[in-house]
Amino acid sequence: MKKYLIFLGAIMLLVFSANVVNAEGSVDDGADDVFHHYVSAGTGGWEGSATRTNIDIKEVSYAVDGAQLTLTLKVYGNIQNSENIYYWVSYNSTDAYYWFSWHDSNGTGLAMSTDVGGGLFDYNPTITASGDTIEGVFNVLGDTSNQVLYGYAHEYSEYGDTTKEWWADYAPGSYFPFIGLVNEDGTPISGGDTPPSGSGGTPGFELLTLVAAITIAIIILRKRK
Ligand SMILES: [Ca+2]
Repeated sequence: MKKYLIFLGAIMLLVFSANVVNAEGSVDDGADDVFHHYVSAGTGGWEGSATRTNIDIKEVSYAVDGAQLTLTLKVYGNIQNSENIYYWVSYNSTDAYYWFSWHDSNGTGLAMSTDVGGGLFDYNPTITASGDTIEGVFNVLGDTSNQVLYGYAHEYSEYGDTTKEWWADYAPGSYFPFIGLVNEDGTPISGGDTPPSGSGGTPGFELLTLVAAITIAIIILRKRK
């Protein structure tokens, strides 16, 4: 019984400490997979697989390091400071919701706890853009062990006007809001992204931590025999 408790305690301690110290994950996204809303002879429609450098997402990712959480969006090309271009990343964790946007040289973001009795906020994350990357740095609010991560970029010919020509890239592509609907000519709207996997993250961190913790616990247990 004592050995069993030591074994269990070692696992719990290692899993807990490893998850608190750091974790990371990402959604990779292909090139030339941008959705394009075209307007031709008075009718509109969507095509997938368009090329639109600078809003074509390459990767969205998160990294937790102690009390700091960093969200990142990378594009093929360079981040644009344009009134017609809008970038967004959202990350839901077990206890909180984090997001940032980048539009016309301005970064905005918020983290807000969602667990019962929460009420924790980070109103002032640091949002910066350089080269192909936008980075948002937040205070960690509570448990970050479960993640739903996605990002998008929109480019409009007239900001916010979705009846005109515009472009959108989503990572994972399954978040594109019009997927599965049909164009005016009846063709289904489908994207250039690979079919949605559903998970969209880099798997395995928790599993690897658990395997490492169990291995160490077994070593401790054997040494005590
Ligand atoms: Ca892309």
